[in-house]
Amino acid sequence: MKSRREFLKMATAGAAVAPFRSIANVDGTTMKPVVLSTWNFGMNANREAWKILSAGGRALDAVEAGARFTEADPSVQTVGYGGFPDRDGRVTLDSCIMDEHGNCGSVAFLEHIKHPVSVARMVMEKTPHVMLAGEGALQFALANGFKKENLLIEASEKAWKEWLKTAQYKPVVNIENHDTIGIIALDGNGNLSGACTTSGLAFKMRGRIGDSPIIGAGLYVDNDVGAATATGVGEEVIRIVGCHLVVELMRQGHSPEDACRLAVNRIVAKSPGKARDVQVGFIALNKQGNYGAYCLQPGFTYAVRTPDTEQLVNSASHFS
Ligand code: SD4
Repeated sequence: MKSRREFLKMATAGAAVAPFRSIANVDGTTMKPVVLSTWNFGMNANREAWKILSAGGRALDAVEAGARFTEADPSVQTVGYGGFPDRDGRVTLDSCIMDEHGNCGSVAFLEHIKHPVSVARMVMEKTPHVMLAGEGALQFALANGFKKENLLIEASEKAWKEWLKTAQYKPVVNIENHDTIGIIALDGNGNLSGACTTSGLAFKMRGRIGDSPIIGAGLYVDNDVGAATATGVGEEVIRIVGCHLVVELMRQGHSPEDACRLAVNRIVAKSPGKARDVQVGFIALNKQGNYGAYCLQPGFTYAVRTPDTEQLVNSASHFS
C-alpha cells in the first residue's frame, strides 16, 4: 500500500482540480491541522486560516480569519462586501460560527456591516443569545465598534438593475462558481470549529434568510465527532437540518464523504422534483482529519489545506 505522502504526491501532480476522493488519513492516524472551505475562493480563505493553524493557533480564529478574507473581497459577489442585493437592492448578510465547546453565534438579515462573521462571534462571546437578526443585529454591531458601510458595489447594483428588467426569480446552479463560504478546521490541538457567511441568494425576497446563519443547517460542529458546512439553495438544506445530519452520520461511523452523500440523498428523497434544478453541496471533516464532500449537481469545488497538500477538489455529485 502506498504511504499517505506518496498518495498525496500522486493526487496533487498535474491537475489543478483533483479528483473527488478524500485523500487524508489513509494510514489511520490523525492528520492535523486541516482546513476545508467551499468553492474556488476557498483557496484564499484557507491561506488566511493556515497562517493561524500553522502557528499552532485555534481553529476558531482560523475559520474567522478565512471567512473575513472572503467577506472583504468585492470580486466575490455572493459573500459580504460586494454581494448581490435582494430584490429591493439591499445587501443583507447571514453568518454563523461555532467553536470546539459547542458555543455558537449567528447573525441574519444584517445590513451595512462588512464582517458579519465577526459580529456572529461577538454574539457568541458577549451575549447570552445565539442569534441576532436585522435591525437588532445592526445595533449590536454598531455598539460593538463595527462601522456602518455601503456594501453595494457598482457591479452588483448593475446586475440587480439588469435583473429588474424581467424580475424573474430563479436560483442559478453554481453561479459563476461563487457562492457561500463555509469553512471548517481541525487545529493542532485536535479541536474543531467552523464558520459560514453569505449574502444569500441573489435577488431574494426582502427578509429572506437562508441556511447559512442557522446552526445545524448551514453549519454544525461537534468536537467529539466532526464538522460540516453547506452551500447552495438554503431552503433545501434547512428542510433536512443538513449539517447536523452530516455530523450525526459521522457519529454513526460514516466517513465524511459518505455522510455528505447520505445527506444529499435525503434531499433528493424529500424533494425529488426540486433536486434536479438546484445545487446543494456539503463539506465535512472528522476528528481524525479525514474529509470529504458531496453535492447534487456537478461543478461544486472545495479547497483543502493540510500539512501535505493545498488543492482544489472536485466534489462527487448525485447527478451527472
Ligand atoms: C443561502 N446557502 O442563502 C446560501 C447561499 C448559497 O449557493 O450558498 N448559495 O441559501
